[in-house]
Amino acid sequence: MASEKEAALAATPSDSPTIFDKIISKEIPSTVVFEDDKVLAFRDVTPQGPVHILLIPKVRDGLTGLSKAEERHIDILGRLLYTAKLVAKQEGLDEGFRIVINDGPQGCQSVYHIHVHLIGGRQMNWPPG
Ligand code: DGP
Repeated sequence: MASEKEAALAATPSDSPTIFDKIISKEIPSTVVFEDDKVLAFRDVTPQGPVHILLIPKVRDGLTGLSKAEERHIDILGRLLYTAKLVAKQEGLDEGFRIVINDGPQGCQSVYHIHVHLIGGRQMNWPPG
């Protein structure tokens, strides 16, 4: 399996449907940990810690990545972060956690449907790689 970096460099930034559409429609199974009308949160298939969850908007609305954000996205961006906090609590991450949004090839983004990584359950390092 390609590394996350290789996957990111091979990915083409675009508006095309992504694998996350199939996860939203449940065509591809995932382990969902939270769902409401706007946000889906599910476990990452290549976890970088004991807890690694992706939070995505159910409707992408042009938000392929954070660099494409416009004013109309402010509500969903806030909701993604607030939901990450709720899910962190639900997962018992009382000692802390990390939130990551990769953007573009250099940011190591491989799926062009904005997503928030919630990673926890181990001591993090800084700076990130
Ligand atoms: P990023 O590199 O920031 O674009 O992160 C994309 C993440 O998506 C990466 O950590 C692996 C995860 N991922 C890719 N395909 C699938 C999948 O089919 N199921 C799940 N659960 N996660 C996936």
